[in-house]
Formats: sequence, C-alpha cells, structure tokens
Amino acid sequence: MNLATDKIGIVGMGQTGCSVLRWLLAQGQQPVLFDSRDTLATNASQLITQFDVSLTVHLGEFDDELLSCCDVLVVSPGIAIATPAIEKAAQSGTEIIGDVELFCRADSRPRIAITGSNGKSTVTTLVTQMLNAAGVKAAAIGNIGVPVLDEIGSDAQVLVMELSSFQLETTHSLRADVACCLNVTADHLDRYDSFEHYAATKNLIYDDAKLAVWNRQDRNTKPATPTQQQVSFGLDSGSDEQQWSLQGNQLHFGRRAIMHAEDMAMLGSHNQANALAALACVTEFVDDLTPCLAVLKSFGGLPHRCQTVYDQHGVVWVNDSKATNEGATLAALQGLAGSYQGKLILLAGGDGKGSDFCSLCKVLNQQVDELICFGKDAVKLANKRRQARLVNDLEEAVRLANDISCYGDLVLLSPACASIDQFPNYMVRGEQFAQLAREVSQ
Ligand code: UMA
Ligand code: ADP
Repeated sequence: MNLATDKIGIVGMGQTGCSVLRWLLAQGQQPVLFDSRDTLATNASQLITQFDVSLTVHLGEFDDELLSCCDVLVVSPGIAIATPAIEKAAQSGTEIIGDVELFCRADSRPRIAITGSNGKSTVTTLVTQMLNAAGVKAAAIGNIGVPVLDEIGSDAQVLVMELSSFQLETTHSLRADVACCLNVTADHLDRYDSFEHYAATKNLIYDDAKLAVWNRQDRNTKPATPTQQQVSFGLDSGSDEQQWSLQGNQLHFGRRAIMHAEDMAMLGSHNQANALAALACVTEFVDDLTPCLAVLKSFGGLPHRCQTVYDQHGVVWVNDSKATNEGATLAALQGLAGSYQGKLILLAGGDGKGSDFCSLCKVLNQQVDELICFGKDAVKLANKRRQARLVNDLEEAVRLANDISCYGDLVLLSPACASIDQFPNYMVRGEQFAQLAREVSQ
C-alpha cells in the first residue's frame, strides 16, 4: 500500500471506520467511504462535516464495481470479508485489510495481543492494569472498545490489544511480542463455514509472534505453527517448569507458588485461568510480580460479567449480560456452582449467532432448576432442556423469575446469545436487567 498514491476505501462507518478516516485524513489521504446503511450514523456525519474536505460517500448496498475502483479497502470488523461485493473487489486485485493492519504497519511499539472466545476484555484489562502497576505505561486498545489507530502517538510504552476473530482475519503484520489465545468455544458461527474455520482464524494471532501464551486445557488454542517461544497456562497442575498452573489452590509458575487463588478479588475458576494467562503475558515486561499480584487482589472484574446487581429478600440477582455465547454461560454456571442454597433460575436467549447450544445441554438439565428463555433463539435454547419457560422479552423473564423465586435462590442473566435482536448492546441489556430486578422485588 502506498499512502501517497493509492485510492483507499473505508468500508463501514462505525467506530472503526471513523477512526480510520481520522487517521487517513491526518496522513493527507482522501478516502472514499462506504456504508450499507441508507444514512450515515450521527457520529460519522459529524466527523465528516468537521473536516474541511469533500469526501465521496457511497451509501446503500455495496457495489462491487465501486469497491473495485479502490486499491485498498479498510473493512470494519462487523462486515464479513466474504460479502460477495468485497470478495469480487478482492478478486479484481483490491487489497483487503482492517484497521489493526494499518496500525501494525504504522506503530512499532511492543504489543501484547489477546484473543479467545471469552475472557478477552477481562485479561486485556488485567494485563494493562498489571503493567501500569509495575511502572510500564500500557494502554488497552482494540475490540475492548478503543479503535487501535486512535492510540497512535500516545505515550504508552506497551500496547495491549484485544483482538476479535474478525479483526484477525484482516491483519497480516501483527508480529506480536506476546500473543495469547485464551480459549476457543463456539461463537460467531454465522460468519464462519465451521468451528474449525473459526478456530483457525483465532490461531492467526500467533503468526510471527515472539512469545505464544496458550491454554493447555483447550487444544484449539495451541499454536498451529512454531513460534520463537511458548508458555502454557491451565488449571491443571502442569508438567514442567515453564508452565503456569493451579496447584493446591495456589497460582504457580513451574514449582514456584505465586499467590493463593482465594486472595483474588474476581470469582470463579475461569477467572483463575484468566489470572494465569495475564501473569504469563506480563512476565515479558516485568521482573518483580508483586505489583501485578496486588492488581489480582483488588480487581473485582468488569461490569456485566457475573456481577451481583441486587441482593434482597434472600434472592441474589446476578448480571452476566456479557455472556454472548454458550462458552461464557457454561463458565458462569460452573463458576457459580455451590454459591447459592436454593434454586438456580437462568434467564437466557437473544441472537445465538448460529450456535446449536449443544455444549449447554448437560448443565441446563443437571444444574439449572428453572430456565426462562426470551428473544430470537428462545425456542432453540429451550429445546436443550427437558422443561423450559418461554417469554417474549427480558422484562417478562424478570417478572416470571421474581414470581417463582424464593429465599436462597439465585437469578442469573447469562444469555448465551448476542443482544442485538432486542437491545442496542449487551450493556443496555444488563442495565435493564439490574433495574427490573430492583423494581420487581420491591
Ligand atoms: N455496516 C455496514 N454493512 C454491514 C454491517 C455494518 O455498512 O453489513 C456498517 C454499519 O452501518 C456501521 C459500521 O459498519 O456504520 C459498524 O461497523 P462494525 O460493526 O465493525 O462496528 P464498529 O463500530 O466499527 O466496532 C468495531 C467492533 N464491532 C464488531 O466487531 C462488530 C467493536 O467490537 C470494537 O470495540 C470496535 O470496532 C473498536 O475496535 C464490539 C463487538 O461486538 C464490542 N465485537 C465482537 C465481540 O466482541 O464478540 C467481535
Ligand atoms: P470477551 O471480551 O472475550 O467477551 P469478557 O472478559 O468480556 O470476554 O467476558 C465475557 C463473558 O465470558 C462473561 O460472561 C464472563 O463471565 C465470561 N468469561 C470470562 N473469562 C472467561 C473464560 N476464561 N472462560 C469462559 N468464560 C469466561
């Protein structure tokens, strides 16, 4: 790509597209903009009017001839590169990349790249906080909600990049100092031919990485091609000196005990795995782990991840709205086992993104006492349990949960689905749940 001469198109004018536009304009480029909506979102139109340049904007269904006129297309992660018009442009010789690729070509600071079906934001936050606590200035960027190009020129010494499979698809120059894949469970299967295809996309994170950090309890996270160095983590006892493990309820590196797991502020065994992964990532940059362990002792987790939002009349309401796939819901159910005396009432449903929910079948039948399903894939999910209750939306689900709950029960929103069929995002879903829980139980 030649920034001075190439004609560059930005495909998708959401958070990513706006960030790419800002960066390209700063480089003296005048990109062409594409969005398949009929009108641009307010943020994008405001951004365009803010700059004193006339930009060509193509709205509505993507046209392969217009796309093919560009030498390079910077495609937003929410748009599949398998979209026929984009594929045709690629066949005609247009280079297809994402904002992360542009970032990697332009920024030479050390980077830690983190992917996985679940736990990315938690581990990205942990790693960033640990580095900062140890005196290494770090910034969390990427899928966590900060478009990567917005960080160019900042004073961070190390960049901690949360990367989705969509972002990895359009990135070819990552070459991370540390690359970590936390786990691979079914997600986004509406965007991939098969689970194997999705898992292979996650594995791209290790391409030319200096250190690969992988989960030895999930073979899909193992680097498919050799990397310079490797270290694994897992909740088993591990078998050699170079492994992060859990032994006698203590976080270990090899034979060395690092800290007691019960001293961590975050709950659940999945968060112990997250802690081990984060420690494995930071050791490349930090000699003394003491400040990093202090972070594990104080960081209680991000909102909307297994968070108690209301505790009244003996009924505990837990918001795990960020569980947008079955792996996360499975982790919540396993992690919360034993933390309540009465019934477990699970509220789940939404857009399952092509998932068959098979991995949930056993826990739904053995551990869940009442299953209340709502949203687009409610029936599909309900069919995985011998008995379930169907409602139209979250409000009905919360009201029903309140009617059937009694002292000692736990009501858990862990939808195993994306929220987009009924909400703007998972945060709004979680906030609505918390608010409704307070309303109905007063
Ligand atoms: N658009 C089209 N045609 C389409 C689909 C979308 O033109 O067929 C346009 C929309 O009209 C909109 C824009 O594309 O203008 C939206 O682009 P986008 O969906 O890529 O979203 P962004 O706002 O750019 O946010 C993206 C990530 N979104 C997705 O991957 C879907 C954000 O991750 C990320 O935080 C942000 O870039 C900054 O890097 C969100 C996410 O849901 C949190 N990620 C998925 C996940 O975590 O499971 C992968
Ligand atoms: P991501 O950024 O990958 O979506 P988050 O840290 O935001 O991950 O957590 C998303 C959901 O996954 C939450 O419901 C959380 O409880 C669950 N979760 C977090 N870590 C793990 C893990 N290691 N394995 C399975 N589920 C996890």
